[in-house]
Amino acid sequence: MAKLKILKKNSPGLRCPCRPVTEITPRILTLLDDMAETMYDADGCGLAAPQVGVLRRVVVIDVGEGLMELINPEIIAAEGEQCESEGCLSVPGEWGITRRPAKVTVRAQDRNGNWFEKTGEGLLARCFCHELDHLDGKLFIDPGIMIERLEPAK
Ligand code: GNR
Ligand code: NI
Repeated sequence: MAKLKILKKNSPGLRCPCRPVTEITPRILTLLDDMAETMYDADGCGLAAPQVGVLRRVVVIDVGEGLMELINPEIIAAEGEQCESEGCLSVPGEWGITRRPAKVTVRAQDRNGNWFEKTGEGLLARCFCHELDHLDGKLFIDPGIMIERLEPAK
């Protein structure tokens, strides 16, 4: 396992669309392990591969119910609306209120290549949207996502 460097806001890699994983190689499995270690070390609840400089559709999430590994994730259903606070490890010190669906269902592959579905509400729904946005080069501070900037706590 290795802790990876998290790219910050101005890095061009964070603005690139990521390519699907076509074959789950040992490199992808090592990436998943290293991303989990990096996420836990940084106290984040999710991490997307482009944040560590890898332009592939790979995400890890843990909102307190255990580690979730998502390869080639897609949102297949979304309903309702929530406007809650959000931050990003690549945008340190900035927080804002985003408009996101209240309930989101994702379809993804696990590390064995098997497809599964997972539905989340609240923070998990926000994390699904936030991490999948990273795979398309989007950040929560972008217009249309963040609806209100929160001042940093002093
Ligand atoms: O650590 C994180 N917290 C968070 C809070 C609300 C909504 C989304 C997130 S994800 C973020 C970690 C991160 O930057 N993932 O890409
Ligand atoms: Ni982020």
